[in-house]
Amino acid sequence: MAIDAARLEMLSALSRKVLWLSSWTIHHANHIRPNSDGLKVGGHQASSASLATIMSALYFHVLRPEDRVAVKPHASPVFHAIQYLFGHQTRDKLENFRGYKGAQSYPSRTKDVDDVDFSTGSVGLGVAQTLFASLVQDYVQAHGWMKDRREGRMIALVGDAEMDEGNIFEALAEGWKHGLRNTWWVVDYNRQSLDAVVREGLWEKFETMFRNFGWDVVIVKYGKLMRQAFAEPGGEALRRWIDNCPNALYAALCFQGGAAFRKHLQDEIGDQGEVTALIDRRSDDELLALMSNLGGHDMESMLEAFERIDHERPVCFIAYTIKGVGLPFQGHKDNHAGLMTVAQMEKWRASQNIRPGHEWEKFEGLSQDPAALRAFLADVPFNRDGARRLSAPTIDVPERLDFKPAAQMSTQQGFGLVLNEIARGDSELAARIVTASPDVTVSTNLGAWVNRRGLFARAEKADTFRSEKIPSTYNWDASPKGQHLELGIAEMNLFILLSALGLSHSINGERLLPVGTLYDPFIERGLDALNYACYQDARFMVAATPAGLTLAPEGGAHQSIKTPLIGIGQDGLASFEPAFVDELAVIMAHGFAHMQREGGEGGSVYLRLSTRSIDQVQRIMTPDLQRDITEGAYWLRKPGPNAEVIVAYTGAVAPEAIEATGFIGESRRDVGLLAIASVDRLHAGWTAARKLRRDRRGVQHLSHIEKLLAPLPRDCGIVTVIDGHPAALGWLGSVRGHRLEALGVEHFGQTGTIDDLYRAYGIDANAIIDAAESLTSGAPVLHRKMAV
Ligand SMILES: Cc1ncc(C[n+]2csc(CCOP(=O)(O)OP(=O)(O)O)c2C)c(N)n1
Ligand SMILES: [Mg+2]
Repeated sequence: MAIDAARLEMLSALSRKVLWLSSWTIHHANHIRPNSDGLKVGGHQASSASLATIMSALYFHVLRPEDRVAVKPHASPVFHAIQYLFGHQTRDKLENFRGYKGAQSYPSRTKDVDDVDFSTGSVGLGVAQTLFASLVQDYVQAHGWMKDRREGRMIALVGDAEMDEGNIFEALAEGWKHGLRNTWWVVDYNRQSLDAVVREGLWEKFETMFRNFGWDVVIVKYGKLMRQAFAEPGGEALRRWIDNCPNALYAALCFQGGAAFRKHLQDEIGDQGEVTALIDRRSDDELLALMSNLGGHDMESMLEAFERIDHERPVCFIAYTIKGVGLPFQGHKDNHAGLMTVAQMEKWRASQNIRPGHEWEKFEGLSQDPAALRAFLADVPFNRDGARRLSAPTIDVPERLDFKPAAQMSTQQGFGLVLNEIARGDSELAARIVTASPDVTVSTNLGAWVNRRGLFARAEKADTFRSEKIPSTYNWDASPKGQHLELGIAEMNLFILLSALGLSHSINGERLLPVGTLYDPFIERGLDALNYACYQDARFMVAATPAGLTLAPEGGAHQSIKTPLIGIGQDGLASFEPAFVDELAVIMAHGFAHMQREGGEGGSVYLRLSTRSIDQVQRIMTPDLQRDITEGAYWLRKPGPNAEVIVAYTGAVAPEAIEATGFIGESRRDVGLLAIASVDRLHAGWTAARKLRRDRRGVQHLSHIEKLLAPLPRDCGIVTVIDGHPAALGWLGSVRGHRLEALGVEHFGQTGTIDDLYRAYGIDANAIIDAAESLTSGAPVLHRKMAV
């Protein structure tokens, strides 16, 4: 489809403006802003220039309001410049690029004001996010929730070195399994990374791989000038030379300029005939312009490539580019942290017809009529629907969730029971929950939920075992109405999928309540993706089970130690480790509501669960107890006024803590037992209260843990116990200055029974008793647990 010449000229002018503004933003941050020394920037200038044309083509012409984009981290200044031209970004924030509260170094959904669709920063994750966002759009579509909204394309602007990140390959395979569509990845093939020039020939491997996975691959190698030159006599020889030129040499020549290109071309293909004439017809500047005219820098070629797509299959565009194009260090292998000097900028400014003091003016230096440019920008299709952030109403969650009680249960089992009860009903909550698991659906107790709600697939697919009438506990029929997304083992994919599902309210205007399950130790496998999901404020619940040593016979490779510290440390994630299923039911109800709260009030939820079946407490769940559980702790046995020691436990070690407290109570006064359902919430409440008291002197607010520990005498000891790293609970001694012994696991696990391992790692009842003795004076505790 031919693009109207006037429009093309407008787009080319705007793309030059975008290159200018993004470069000026970076220059300003480095050379002009007062006290900018600490903000000196590497990585942005060359990397941004690389994408200026491609992003201008997309944002000013190709994108539609329903499309969503993940921008390569270092192209952030280009994104902000485009938004500035649209009027969505302020000069003030651009002047403060990388500064406190300024435009962000890497596009951020939560911190930037200019409508970032997906945050990026840790390379590779934003790319995969678009793939999963597309699957989520399919999910919303299949469930009949798109209403009159159009399907968007999920687009990633990808640095070629990002392709080294393994999570991209994991996502590709998963996308293929789910019939991925409406996804475009535009690779900025500048053949440079941070340190170096990219390995020769790597791209052919990628190309084959994309095609294998059913993607269309569109290579945009030559710009219009090049294609015209190829048509001249001798042009074919020039094309061959370009095709065979090694990446490093091409980059080096782009840096050196037209004369260097001329010398190489003359030496290598000069024929004293047509080819020589072709080269000689051009001045050095013209020759450089020709040789730098790779597809990714040619507006017309990029527009043609994008507009030619007439199908919904995923597409990978490989756009040849030059890192730092148009800037003095273009192509130099060290240019990642390259910055233009003041003198270089002055020269470039003059060449762009930009007057000193007019650098931020939107149309300065362009020959087009400003009114026409303004009208053009006002009419860009991308902005036609106004604000791109959507919202969705809150889904009602009952105060408490039901489950079928049993005398002995594990929290993992309880998790399955609670979901099963939800699945049995026809509430809006049940309709909006969507589960996902990386090949551990059954072993994390999601089976009952899946039996009732079915697997999701865009096309119906019967469970062969069922159609063959082979008895099986599980029904794996898949349909567009299914509510479970079965993933391959890659945990990264789970978290990026949760990230995409957990933004559906904002991206699709339809709220989903995603619940993912995995084995607790493998959180670490997907940790960066989990962090990424939280960073962009996606909302989900993750049930990680089994945790700690409780998966005893599986050995150290399947046991988790430091995940409670991740639970405390991860921002945007409220972590819980209940012992009893009635606590879990309260936490899940709280969690589904927490996932829907606006802004800083809400967040995602992490449940650290266990397969250890323990005796359940029989009790009535009062509103007070419910509140205490969600705030993090309650007294399972209240300490008396003269307490000498208390035991504070979290999670599956409850039986040991209960038993030890009984023994200790025989010879120590007023012993208390503190049940901690969320050390994370307790800690967060404690630090928030201290900050409040510091910030607003005179405020009396006490946190939950301060109130709980307030009645303890000053010399009362605290023994903490967790099936995880002891540091998770060790801070409790600082709350009111009590001496404390922290029991937990610090070393890789062994195979064995839970009893064996709890004894070996010092978190059994006797270890708790020993710790209590060490904190108190008086005769030894009379009785201990007998060895079995
Ligand atoms: C997970 C991760 N590792 C390392 C980095 C640091 N880093 C930022 S950009 C970059 C290389 C980028 O190369 P490429 O993707 O080709 O982009 P270009 O700069 O060429 O545009 C690296 C290693 C990062 N941001 N994220
Ligand atoms: Mg690169």
